[in-house]
Amino acid sequence: MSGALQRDAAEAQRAALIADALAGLSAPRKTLPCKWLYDAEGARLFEAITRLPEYYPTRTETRILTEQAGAIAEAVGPGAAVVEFGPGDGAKGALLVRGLQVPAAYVPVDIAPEWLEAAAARVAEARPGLPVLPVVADFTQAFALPRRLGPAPRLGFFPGSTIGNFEPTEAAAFLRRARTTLGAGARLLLGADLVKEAAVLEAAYDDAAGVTAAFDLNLLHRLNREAGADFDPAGFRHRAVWNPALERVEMHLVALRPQQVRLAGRVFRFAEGETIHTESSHKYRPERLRALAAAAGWQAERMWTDPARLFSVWLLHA
Ligand code: AVI
Repeated sequence: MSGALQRDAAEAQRAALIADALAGLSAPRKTLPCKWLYDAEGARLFEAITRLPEYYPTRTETRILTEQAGAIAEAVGPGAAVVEFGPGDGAKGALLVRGLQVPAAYVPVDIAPEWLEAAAARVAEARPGLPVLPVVADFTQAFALPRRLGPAPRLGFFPGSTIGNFEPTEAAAFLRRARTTLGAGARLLLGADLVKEAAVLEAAYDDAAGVTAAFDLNLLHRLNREAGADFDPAGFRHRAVWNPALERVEMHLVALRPQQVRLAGRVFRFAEGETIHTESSHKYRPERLRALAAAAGWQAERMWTDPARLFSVWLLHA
């Protein structure tokens, strides 16, 4: 991207952050969309979270993908074009394509070109000679696959239980759109975290070393840096709570004292104990995931899990 285009993209992003912050902080229950957790510092902290002892999802899913690589390859068959939604550093994409029988191509899709480069390089190294065709797009919206893919059968890949960060209606909309994007006869390999005891879930989202707390509080630093807000991050603390009715872990920033914050010419008041809801991480019982997929036009073909049934990896077909 040229310097001018980069500046335009950064300005558009800043305007969107301010618009979301104004809307979210004006709501009766204050909230901010979790996508804003991931600036460069947030991405670095999230990477550190994935290595924490309490945060089981990444290592459990990686273990399932590793141990079931043969079964996954057999179920998918040869010649699949892998389309990964939000590939991160490409580690899981590399693991998947290494195990598949002669994949046709790897298509990482992300709004951030710098992530795509890292993922593309990692997968190219894992499977030399495999065509890698990155697509810069917001995968929560409709986008087109590269024409060069030709008629190869599509295998969508959406690991990490990122589906859990969507509200259930958004998750269904994502699955429906993915079905349209991938086309007739497609498959989708989907990672979904399972419901389990509250203590395990709450520890995973509020670790002893305080990395998740720093990840959550970084949102206030980001609003100060990019939106000109004047949050005192020391006036808030991180809280993770299991909501059993909605089967989700919620992250909140709790005001430690009454305070007011300025942002874009507006003043927002906080009572002591009032929270900003910064993320939901929905956990799916297998029957609920199956129903969600079916409502979006996908049938469950296989489900793999780990011996402790912490996490699930699904192969769906359109
Ligand atoms: C990216 N996503 C799947 C993570 C999750 O588990 O919901 C984000 C996260 N938030 C706190 N810890 C991890």
